[in-house]
Amino acid sequence: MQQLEAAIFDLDGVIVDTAKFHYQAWRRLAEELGFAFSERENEQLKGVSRMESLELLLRAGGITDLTEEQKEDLASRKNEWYKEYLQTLTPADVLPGVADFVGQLRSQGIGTAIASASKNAPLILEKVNIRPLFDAVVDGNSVTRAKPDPEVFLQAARLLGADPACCCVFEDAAAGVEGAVRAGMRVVGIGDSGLLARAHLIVTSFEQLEPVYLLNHIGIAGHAGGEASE
Ligand code: B16
Ligand code: MG
Repeated sequence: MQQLEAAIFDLDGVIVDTAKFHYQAWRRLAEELGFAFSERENEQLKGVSRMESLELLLRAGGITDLTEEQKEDLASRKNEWYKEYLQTLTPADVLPGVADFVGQLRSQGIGTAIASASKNAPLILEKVNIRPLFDAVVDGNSVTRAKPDPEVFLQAARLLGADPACCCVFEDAAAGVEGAVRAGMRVVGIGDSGLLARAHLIVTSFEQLEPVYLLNHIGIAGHAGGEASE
């Protein structure tokens, strides 16, 4: 059996609940454009790039006649609101169980990385003061192809010197789960099982997860080798 070498974490919706701020900002933009945008429709925007998110939002509102310049302008307005909401973040916003879980993996010699589609990842990591828990960060500033492309996960594995087949990804979005599967990695979905069906294991929170449980449920062995025992 392969051994777990690295754990790669999505940021928005996995480490910190910034997904709600993205939704608030997109909903505000939709209201300004004259249509309502539901939380259900917003699910599709999770994990995908800012411009792709805008395209999905405009499609939901039936808006088809904008120039590239107008779209850039709308996306940057949304981003200004989003960054305004991010100012309220503090270390207390790190989701329950995350810091303990990541710390336990590190103490077992497992490499850790962030793999996020967000160009705001550096700001978010600084606001919640969690950067020291990760050996590497790959985000929307360093990738050329957005999730579900596997690029962000493969870059993270490369930085950690890990074989993709020995990496486990933690993701809250269908696009991210798909990207991690395409990268040849094991995937733990965080959240709604209906939306993350391709993940190898689904949990609702890191409070439910311990390294031993993880190893026993994703078909990968512990760093020291052998089967984990619960
Ligand atoms: P930004 P993740 C993703 O982050 C979000 O889930 C997605 O909703 C957002 O559109 C994307 O980042 C880009 O974010 O506008 O801040 O560059 O989940 O991959 O950490
Ligand atoms: Mg996410």
